Amino acid sequence: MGVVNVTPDSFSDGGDWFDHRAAIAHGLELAAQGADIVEVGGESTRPGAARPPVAEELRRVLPVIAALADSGACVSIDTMRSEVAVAAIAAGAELVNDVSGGRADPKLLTVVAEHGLPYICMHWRGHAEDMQSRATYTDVVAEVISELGEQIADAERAGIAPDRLIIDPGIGFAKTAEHNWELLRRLHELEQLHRPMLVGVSRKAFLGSLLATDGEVRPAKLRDDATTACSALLAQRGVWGVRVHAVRASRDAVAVAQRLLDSGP
Ligand code: PMM
Repeated sequence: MGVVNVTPDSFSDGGDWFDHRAAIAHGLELAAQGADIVEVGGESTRPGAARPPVAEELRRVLPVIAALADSGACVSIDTMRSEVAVAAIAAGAELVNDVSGGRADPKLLTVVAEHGLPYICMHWRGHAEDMQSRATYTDVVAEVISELGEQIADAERAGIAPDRLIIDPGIGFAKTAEHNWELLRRLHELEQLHRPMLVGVSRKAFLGSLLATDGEVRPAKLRDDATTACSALLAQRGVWGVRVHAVRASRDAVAVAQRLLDSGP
């Protein structure tokens, strides 16, 4: 999954694709580089970010979704709002990625159910404004499994078919770097939820800290090689998808992992 953030303030590429024409061109490029899904988002979820008004989120994403869908790309909408999901689906989005996993706007679950679309349900504890204050766990993996299990149950109660649900551990969302590493190390434990899994580590702060030199955190755009390494390792572990900003390298990493998996047990 390749990401196009039509936002002025995303941590990973803030402002690069805020202009519609630039966003569309970038989405087409990601598709050409081999993204199976091109994701469009209009709300930054960086820790501390303020939410845009609904009208502004719609203004940001709709023309980009329409143009990319018209080009034949499989488009995903990254939103927590039912109004945005409705309009995005009308514009051609074929998949809904809700980082709140149904917690921010429960009506979103009904919208997805009515359209019969695939739904990415991410582990979430609260909005970006104050999510890092919720990064407290006794056992992060056990708690993510239990809370995500409740989110899945709510999504199914709202009518989303079990085979349309994809889970996501929510790397970096109400989690410290230690929590992220622990989740990635023990990712196989999430298999007990019996769903395909999407994982988003691309350019995230815990990679910046890992790669810090002389106390200087590695800037977001210089974290793509580490992201690619993660993509290879995650693909080898059989995740359904990786959500990345730089598609070509991760596409290659996935091809290598796939070839190795195809070689034998
Ligand atoms: N991360 C970001 C945004 N949306 N959606 C899912 N499902 N999983 C993630 O890890 C995730 C997400 C972080 O912001 P970015 O768009 O700048 O990467």
